[in-house]
Amino acid sequence: MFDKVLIANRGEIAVRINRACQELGISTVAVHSEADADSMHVRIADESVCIGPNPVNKSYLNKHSLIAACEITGAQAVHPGYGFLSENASFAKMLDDHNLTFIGPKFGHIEMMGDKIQAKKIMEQYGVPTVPGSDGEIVSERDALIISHKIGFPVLLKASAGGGGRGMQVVHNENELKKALPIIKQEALSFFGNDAIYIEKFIDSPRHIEVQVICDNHGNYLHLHERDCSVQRRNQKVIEEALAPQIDQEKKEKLFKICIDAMQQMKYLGLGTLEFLYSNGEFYFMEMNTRLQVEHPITEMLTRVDLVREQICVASGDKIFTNQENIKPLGHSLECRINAESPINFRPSAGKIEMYHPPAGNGIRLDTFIYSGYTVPHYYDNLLAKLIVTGRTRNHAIKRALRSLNEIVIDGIETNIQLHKKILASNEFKSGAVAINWLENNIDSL
Ligand code: MV4
Repeated sequence: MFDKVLIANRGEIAVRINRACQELGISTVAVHSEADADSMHVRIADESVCIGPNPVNKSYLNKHSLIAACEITGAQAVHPGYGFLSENASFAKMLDDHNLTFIGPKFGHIEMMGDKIQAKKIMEQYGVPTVPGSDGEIVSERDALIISHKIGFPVLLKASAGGGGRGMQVVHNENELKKALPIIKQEALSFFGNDAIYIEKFIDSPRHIEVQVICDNHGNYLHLHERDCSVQRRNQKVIEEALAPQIDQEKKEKLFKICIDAMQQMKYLGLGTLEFLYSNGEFYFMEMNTRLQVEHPITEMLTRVDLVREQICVASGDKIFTNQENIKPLGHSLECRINAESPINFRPSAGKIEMYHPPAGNGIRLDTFIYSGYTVPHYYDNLLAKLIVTGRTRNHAIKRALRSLNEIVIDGIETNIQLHKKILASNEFKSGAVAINWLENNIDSL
């Protein structure tokens, strides 16, 4: 096991990772920008290093500063958290070249899954169900038209280097396709430096279901069931839950087996999430995330497995402490992402938190980094806190979440707490199984 780990992140996830490290007896190094000198993750770490000015490309994305910080402090491994450098294969490779451990998968796997065309091809080979579409990259307009007519409009143009909803466009007919193709190619090139495009049948009003896996290098390939992340707005998840309501358990188990088989065939290591669209009783693979995810705590609450602890253990070469038979989901868990944002126009809001009081009690977890008197900087993402609740049933979890949202106090800045209350109290959400477009279509009438 490592003696010292550098946490290359900020906010609630840096706090979360710091906790797992200290519980493992690992001493921690926080890194921070100038604006983050007073941030919680700096205060609770054993040591800290200022890695640069406020813009992320000068600080949290600065690979050379991070490696220098490892050398100065003697950290042996880097935990990237989510976002920032967490899926940056060249950073993982750089650490390897400096004899430092990247707490994540092998860089070859990060690279492979970052290329969405390649990821889809590989998963197809391993027997994972995918959306009907082009066989890899679209190389001509003629090609695109033939495939679109074969699978039927509407189709979705996707950038191979995109992901998370960036670099996509729905087209409904031949004319739209001809117009959109060069535009989306140009956008892909300027956003991602790669103009490869592929085509898929557009799946209308699906749900977003993802499967959590963890693998070690002792032959253990385990799944930790699924999460339903369908409640989202503009590709930002708002509420996640586990397990996914109203999906046949047999169908889920079949999918888990396919996911695990795929991980075994590719000799994957570490935490991973396979994202699926779910529509008319079928699962379709979209992407694989090769990082710890924001919503990992709902899986932790449900299974009582500390995912970050296990992630660090498997990265250091240890075995996963448990086996598949002993991973048993219990009850139901929900996460509400509490953002600093205007309830009117949803724009991020920064400023001083005059007063903060957390909710507590049975079945409640609050992952956050805020405190009374903390000033939220405008440079970084606007996630303030994650309220995670577990209950015996889905209904119970919803009641607990509502109760907690009534207890929490965050004064001085705007938040989306009221939005969460409205969602949780709505009949559609309570009845379960809403689609990915539900929130956007209903947000004004909630
Ligand atoms: C799709 C789709 C419909 N049909 N692919 C969005 C993020 C990226 N992972 C892929 N995404 C989608 N791919 C086909 N063939 C709809 C989406 C999508 C979406 C998926 C999950 C959660 C939220 C979403 C919001 C908009 C679009």
